[in-house]
Amino acid sequence: MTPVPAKTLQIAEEIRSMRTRGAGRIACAAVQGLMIAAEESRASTPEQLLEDVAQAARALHNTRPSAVSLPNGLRYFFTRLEAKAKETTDTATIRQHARDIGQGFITMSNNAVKAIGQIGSRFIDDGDVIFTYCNSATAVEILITAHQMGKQFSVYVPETRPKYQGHISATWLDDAGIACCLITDNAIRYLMGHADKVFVGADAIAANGAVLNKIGTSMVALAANEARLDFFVAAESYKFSPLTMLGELIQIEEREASEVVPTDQLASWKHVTVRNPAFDLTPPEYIDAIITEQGQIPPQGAISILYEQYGWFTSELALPWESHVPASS
Ligand code: RI2
Repeated sequence: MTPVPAKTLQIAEEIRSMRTRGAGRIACAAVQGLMIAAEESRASTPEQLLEDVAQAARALHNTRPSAVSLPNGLRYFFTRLEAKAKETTDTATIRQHARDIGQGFITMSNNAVKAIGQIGSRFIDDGDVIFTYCNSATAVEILITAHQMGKQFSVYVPETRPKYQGHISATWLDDAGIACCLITDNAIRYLMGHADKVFVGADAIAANGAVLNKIGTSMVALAANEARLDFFVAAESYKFSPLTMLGELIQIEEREASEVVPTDQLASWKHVTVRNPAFDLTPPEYIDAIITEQGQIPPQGAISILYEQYGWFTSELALPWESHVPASS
């Protein structure tokens, strides 16, 4: 078996450490990791080549446990390559399929963000004061598209502790020439009363329409609900979680304490522990619409997006690369 290529392991490490972050960017990077594994595989049979790719998928999979886009991207690539590998014994042909499938996913993902930008921008009116949260390329695309259409609006951007991804959103909006105001997370409820609508992204969407996004999103949704604002979620359809059709819960990633407090300070305390959950779930009752590349749906429509993509999902489809573990390992 060819070892997992160094470049693929580096992609996995960049995802784990959040140097690569954002659910869509994570999925595309992971698919690139599989493309590299297929390209560099020295396998002489389709089965060996699939095992090399499966091994890379295992290295990439558990880097970020909550972002469903990651296993969904891997599944997209793996199931299609598996089908193509049944059609030929020529590994060069399968490698070409791997390039096409991977590029197909990345193009599909980029096009979905652009389509969501177009669809979502229709919800923005002149004079709007908008809230976003964390850093979602998909939600920001809506704002940039509306701005390019000539709409006049401004945006509140909470910092998003502990990793301050709000600063990235502020930079993107600034680069696009959109007026935005950076605020502390503590100011969200106070300033929500001065806003009109909210656009956030998603790391995962459950079959019941609940949205998993950066920790704090559910508090933004609560404040928006109290202030009677519309709360929109921007998400490509590959961020919907098929496993939730089987009743599985989406795992909430807990990250290192050092993101919250310096390690030496924590060590100096005798009775203090830190918890650092990276995500929370916003229940469907707090969401007005989920904007996908196919159009906007009420959160209760999540199940139909899942059914369209996966049919009635079965557990065999869960992690298809797992069935390629060699007998000896
Ligand atoms: P796009 C991010 O997660 C944020 O929670 C953001 O809302 C979500 O991914 C979706 O981002 P993290 O990787 O795919 O920062 O829309 O933990 O860019």
